[in-house]
Amino acid sequence: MTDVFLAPKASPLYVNSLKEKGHTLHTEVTPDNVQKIRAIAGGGESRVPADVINQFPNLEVIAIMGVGYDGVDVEAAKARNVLVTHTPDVLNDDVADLAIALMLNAARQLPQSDRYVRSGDWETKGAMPLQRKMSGARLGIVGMGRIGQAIAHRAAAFGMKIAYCARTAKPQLPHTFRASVVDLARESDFLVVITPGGAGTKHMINAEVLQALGQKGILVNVARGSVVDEQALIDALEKGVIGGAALDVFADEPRVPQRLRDIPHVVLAPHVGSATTQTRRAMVDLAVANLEAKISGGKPPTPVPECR
Ligand code: 8YV
Repeated sequence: MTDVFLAPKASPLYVNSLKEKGHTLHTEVTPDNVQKIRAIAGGGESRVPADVINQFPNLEVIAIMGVGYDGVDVEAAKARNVLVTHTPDVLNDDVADLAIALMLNAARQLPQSDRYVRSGDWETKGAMPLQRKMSGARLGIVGMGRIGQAIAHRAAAFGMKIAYCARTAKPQLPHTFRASVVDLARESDFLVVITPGGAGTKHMINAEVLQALGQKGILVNVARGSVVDEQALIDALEKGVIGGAALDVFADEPRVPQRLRDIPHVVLAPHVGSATTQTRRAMVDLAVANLEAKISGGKPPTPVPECR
């Protein structure tokens, strides 16, 4: 059984599973446990910086329950020969489902419709203003990895015209490649962000991209809050530079700026992309399998690409 250090924001489901398997869990570093700890467990939003990694002389693995690992200093881990693992693929369906749900919610105004009925406005004010059609519209996907492709697959069933932006073109896909996010935004009715977080994508969606998306455009973010310049987004929404937004992720979760919460044509979700019972179970099982395989000298199923 392994001594495991829990990074902040490790999911309770993951923590319970490690406990059930008999591992010893630590939330504080003491002179007593610092030598014993061989693994760090965390979630997609956990921060595991170099100073945390370097304090454990016998650390072997950082097992993240999440596909994103932008909070982990992978270079610092590699320098110490510590393996970093994550949980790709098992959440593709859920995150893609949520992206489509957010697009439909933003276009068809479902939260607003629900409020309209509950408040009695329907009786007093009559029919709601007309909504936007999603089927057949132009979709731009920022990040065409596994989840981006799952979104495209679903959007194709809605007859959407699909283009994407990624580090490199994927000629095997039947969709239009754009090297520039501004160009992609200019040609999109819906712009869906599903790129990894971290320094490389910070504020990729800025004022210029929002300007290009235009007053009818809808921004959907199911990636990381850091990818979107949140202040620029709030300004763009308040001034009508873009038509609307649907967001599952934010710059400083779980804090969401009051200005954003006050905008009626925005749909907000509390980072629930992968939050179904089925998927979270699969993520926990994969994270535990990675941790245990590394400790027992086996082959962890899903190391992060930098550690393969
Ligand atoms: C979870 C996520 O919020 O997979 C990710 O990168 O952001 C989410 O699925 C989180 O990782 C659960 O621990």
